[in-house]
Amino acid sequence: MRYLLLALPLAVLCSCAMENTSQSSQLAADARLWLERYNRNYQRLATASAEAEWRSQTHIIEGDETNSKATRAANEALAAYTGSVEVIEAARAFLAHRDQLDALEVRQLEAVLFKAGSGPQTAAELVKRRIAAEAAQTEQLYGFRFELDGKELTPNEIDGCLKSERDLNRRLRVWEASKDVGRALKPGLVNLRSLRNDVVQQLGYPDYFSYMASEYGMTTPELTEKIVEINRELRPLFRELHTYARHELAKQFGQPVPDLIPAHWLPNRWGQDWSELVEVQGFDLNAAMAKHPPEWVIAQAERFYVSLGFDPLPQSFHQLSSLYSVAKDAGYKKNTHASAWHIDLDKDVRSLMSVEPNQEWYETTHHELGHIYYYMCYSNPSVPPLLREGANRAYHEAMGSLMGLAAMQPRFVASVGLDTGGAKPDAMRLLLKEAMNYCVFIPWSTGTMYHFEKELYHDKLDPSRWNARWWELAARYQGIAPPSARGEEYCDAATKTHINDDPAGYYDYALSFVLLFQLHDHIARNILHEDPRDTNYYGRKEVGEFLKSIMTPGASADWRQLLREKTGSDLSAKAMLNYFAPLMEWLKRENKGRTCTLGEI
Ligand code: X8Z
Ligand code: ZN
Repeated sequence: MRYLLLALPLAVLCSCAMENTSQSSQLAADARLWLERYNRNYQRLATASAEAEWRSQTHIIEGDETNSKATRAANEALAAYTGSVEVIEAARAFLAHRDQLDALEVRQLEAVLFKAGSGPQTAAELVKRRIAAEAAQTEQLYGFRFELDGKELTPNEIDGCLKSERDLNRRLRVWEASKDVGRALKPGLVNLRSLRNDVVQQLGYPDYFSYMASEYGMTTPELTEKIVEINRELRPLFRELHTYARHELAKQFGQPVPDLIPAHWLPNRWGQDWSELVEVQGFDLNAAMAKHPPEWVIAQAERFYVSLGFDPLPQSFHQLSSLYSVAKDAGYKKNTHASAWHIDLDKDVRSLMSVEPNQEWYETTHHELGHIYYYMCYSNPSVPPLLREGANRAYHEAMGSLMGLAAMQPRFVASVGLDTGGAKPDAMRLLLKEAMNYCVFIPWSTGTMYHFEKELYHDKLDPSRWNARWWELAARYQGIAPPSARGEEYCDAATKTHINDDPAGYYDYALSFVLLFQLHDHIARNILHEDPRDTNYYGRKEVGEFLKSIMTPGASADWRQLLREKTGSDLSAKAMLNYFAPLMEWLKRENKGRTCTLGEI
């Protein structure tokens, strides 16, 4: 208590006499000073944590604990500060007088409390256990050696096989190999589910899922309603896509048409992106990419951003990033899932990727640079380090995905000199290919992933049901089935990296896709005056100005208000549905006489 009193500013203690204006301006001054100090400490400790995490995730050496020890220590130090009783009490005390503070201060104090939620020192031991369990899980996940017939397979090799292999038996074996990691991760995930829930309960959040939802200003039921609504809106289109894909795949593999698509028939480990099923004559981006080295893919994405008026990436980005795969015999492994890092919450921005010259990495590179340019935009003196984040998490995901969509449209592709085979691609085939990516992603993200993570954390799903439930959800929402029965010794959900290291927030991507179509629609119609399905953003500085105006305020803006201001609408799947409307008609004709095996939701 003494410690607490000493730490609290004077004006907060004298709140009884708060009518007095000089006291209220004293409170505002105290809050300002306190926040300045918090921002300084937070930036310093978050930088040390990110540096250590970076080292841990780019150099995973089996049996070597040096990196993981340093990471645990840095993360404990960060939590010891952000979750300290002093910080929680002071933020609450200031917020009790929020009417005397300005909006930016209130927003920062709310962010302080949110960050405290993941490391409250009232349960310091629990927090330490969570930090240690997370470090161990990440190491297991990315240190895992995938094998086929005793030979190592990299995730890029697995993905390559699922995209192009025609032999069903080999596909099956590679798919099964890709799921092996889940078994190893299950015990850690059982432990982490409890630790994550227990930690956030300290500050009154019901569970970890609700904690994450609260960052959007929503409760779990409110979020569920929005997510289910998006899934429902896309359902008629997805049912047509599913019917079409069942028939195409059966033809391709010379098999009877299945009701549920066997998971190993699909060109993605989780069935989240089916775009590789569709070939577009005269528009082969994979072939076009293959003519270039991987460095070209990154340089091209950077050129696109620069053409819109963004700065070139800083030298340090190129020097410090880890952009290409590590050789199998390098003696260490790295995180193989793409990510972007804001190391010092200022100018030190880096990306971790395993870029290869193909369509998927071309898109992913644009996605990651979207995060990087977002970091660069809001690292300015008007945005305190605490608010150097997206307007919400979905905005952060949307920017680069939007650029990825724009960078795959034919006039753009032609204008940057990519040689895709010459002929003008068929517009409907192209739309079909895009739908197999953007629309197919919705039942995966708002269905399988959303409900699994919600049930895991919020509904405390028993571990004896995890794998059965995972496949029930995949059947209902995505219309896919495992190639053979998968008992509870497997944990197929845990093969998805986010389930382990980015928990209870996968719906960010679903919301980001909805948002990106709203932004794209606005840019195409109102800035470029072009058809949204046929744009060329390249070199259009007005587009860059628009995007910068969204990214520069970071989390100091209210995300709902920002969307209304920038596009004139609330979050809605309408723009996405409009984009694909012509395809719906086409699919109905193609599917005439076929039975749809997917129910309503
Ligand atoms: O994880 C990612 C990014 C990193 S933030 C590459 N994405 C999701 C995924 O791969 O599952 C991008 C879209 C969906
Ligand atoms: Zn991302």
